[in-house]
Amino acid sequence: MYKVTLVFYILHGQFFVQLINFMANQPITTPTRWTRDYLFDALKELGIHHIFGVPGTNEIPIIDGTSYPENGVRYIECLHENIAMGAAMGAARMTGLPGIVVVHVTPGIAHGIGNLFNASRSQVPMIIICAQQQNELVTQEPLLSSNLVDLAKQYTKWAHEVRTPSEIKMVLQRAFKEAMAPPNGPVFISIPWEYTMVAIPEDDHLKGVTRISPRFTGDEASIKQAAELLSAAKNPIIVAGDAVGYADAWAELQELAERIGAPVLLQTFSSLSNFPNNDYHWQGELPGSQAGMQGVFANHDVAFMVGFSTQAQLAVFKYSDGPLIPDSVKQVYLTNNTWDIGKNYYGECAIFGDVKTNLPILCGHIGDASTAAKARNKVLQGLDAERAASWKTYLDGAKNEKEIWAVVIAQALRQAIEERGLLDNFVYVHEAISDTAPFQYYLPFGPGGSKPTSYYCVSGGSLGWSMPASLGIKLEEQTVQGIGTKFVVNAVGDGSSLFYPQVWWTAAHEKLPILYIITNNHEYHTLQLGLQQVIGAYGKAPGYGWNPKTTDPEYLKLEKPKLDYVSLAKAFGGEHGEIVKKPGDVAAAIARGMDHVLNKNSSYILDMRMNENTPPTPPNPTPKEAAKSAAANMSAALERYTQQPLIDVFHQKTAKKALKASKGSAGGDLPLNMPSIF
Ligand SMILES: Cc1ncc(C[n+]2csc(CCOP(=O)(O)OP(=O)(O)O)c2C)c(N)n1
Ligand SMILES: [Mg+2]
Repeated sequence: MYKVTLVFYILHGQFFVQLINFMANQPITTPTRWTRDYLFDALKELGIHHIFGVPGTNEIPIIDGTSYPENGVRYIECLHENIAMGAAMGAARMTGLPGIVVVHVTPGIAHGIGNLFNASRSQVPMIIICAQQQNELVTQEPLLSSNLVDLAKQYTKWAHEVRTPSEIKMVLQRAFKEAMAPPNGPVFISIPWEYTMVAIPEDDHLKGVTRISPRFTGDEASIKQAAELLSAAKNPIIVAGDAVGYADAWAELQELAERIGAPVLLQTFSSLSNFPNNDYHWQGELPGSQAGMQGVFANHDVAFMVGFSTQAQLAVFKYSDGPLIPDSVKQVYLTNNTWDIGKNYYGECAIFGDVKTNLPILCGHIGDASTAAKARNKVLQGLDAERAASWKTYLDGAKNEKEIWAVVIAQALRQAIEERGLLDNFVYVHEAISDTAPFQYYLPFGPGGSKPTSYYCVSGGSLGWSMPASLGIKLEEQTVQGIGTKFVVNAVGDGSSLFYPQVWWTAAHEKLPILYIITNNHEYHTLQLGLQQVIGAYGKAPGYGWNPKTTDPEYLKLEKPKLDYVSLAKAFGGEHGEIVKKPGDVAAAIARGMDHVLNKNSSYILDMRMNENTPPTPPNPTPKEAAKSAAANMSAALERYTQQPLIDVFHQKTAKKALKASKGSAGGDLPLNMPSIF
């Protein structure tokens, strides 16, 4: 018995010795790829070079992938998730590829919701990866953890939490495919963090990302029907939305406008420059009030809604005052997205297809401009010349004002861009929200240099989009529409800039030379206008009769203490900038700032002290005093706009008449060019 056991032990002992010897002679098999590397496979295939985020422990295994030079991806450290989201959106706009964001559990995605919402409204392709807590722990409610998909899903095309590491490959290929399928949009993927570290064989790669061509043709019968309606129109109007800009379809839409002789309005808060501002058909953006919208559409018989996505960009609306677009207007739609076709109103005709592909076919069916269309074009040309003259007068007057008006900044910027030959090498990022018209009128957005993506805004209205976006824009050099990003300039309201001044740290850290222009009026001017509009709509309305205690409230001001944006930027590492106080100093300051960012690798901040003009309400006013003060405030707050020429010269007479008729209704008492309130 002993003998048998002894032999057994010897044999076994020898077996283990041999096994250990065998293993020692084998190369150590440390894994070199993990599930997280499927993400880098996708980025490599698409040519995406940046991931934006705020790190947490859970994300480190993913972020670590950016430490491998062969992956060709840099991690851009942002100091708030909404900055990361906004910066990724900027990069996405430039490349046409998904912006990549990696965020940390519940607060990570929660902090990014404002710009995620903007991305969904502006149809920006995004992949948001959120590292969830460990799968086996989630049900026990560990710190930071909650239902992440529920949080993100309403602002995404698809939101999903990975169920097993084995599906990561499939989920990522679907996520990228979907973000880039027309219409583009954000996709949210939550991954329990230990799933990102599962070793995979060296030769196991994501096979690819399915690309769905966005250039698809619509139904021929619908295109013919649209051509008939547009040809027969006595007074057509074109409304151009973001799908035009994204499709880079300026030339195609200019051709149509010429053939049918129609003014072109842009959707309010256009994300891109959706029609060239040097084409005489261009009339700027639709107004942001109910009466204003009605005034624009009032006399048109046919409206061509092309790529029109955000169709009700206003804050005060009453059904009793009638629809934004009167029923008498026949609506013809063309876009790549069924949701936006006939979303709010009945569409007589609907072409579901790509804007750039279908416009030439439509033009082919319409043929050359009719005599009537030519006559309309002539009128539009004449109005364009009148508009140029009145803006010139306005600009000359502004140069002699005591304070800085936006038109002076906009014109100086244009001049500096032209003088330096940067027409195809600049991106203007817009969040100077109560001063939109001068920038849209003066900056050079037209063929022969710039492209729709030379202008950056978003349609959602959640403030804090522009400074973050400037980072992502400047990080990209190669842009999908062929413009360069040598000169990136961001005009931003003082209030809007204060959402994320820590952008200046990332700009300094990444050595990104960007020109920041703070339109500093020491207040939330847009909200002052909003207050006036609310009083106009509800101050005397039966059942409401609401009037504010004061029309000049402290809570809409940013002046006690006054902020110094140059010092603020300095604290974050943005070393250079200046305060500008007089209109006569604007052009030289812009030239200095511009030459700085073109020649150095750091940003420049121009704190432009603009006018604020809301006279104070007397303390403890009687109702009579309050009413008087409200009226004085109203006219003071609106003065800038009453003096400013309209961009929409085509509708100035008809719309003014319609506005007069609708006095007392929502927006009926306001100048047509008053910016949207939100
Ligand atoms: C995230 C977010 N918070 C609040 C608002 C409401 N809001 C709309 S306009 C505005 C004021 C912006 O002020 P500023 O940037 O100084 O521009 P100004 O109107 O003075 O030109 C605010 C706070 C918003 N749109 N988004
Ligand atoms: Mg302001």
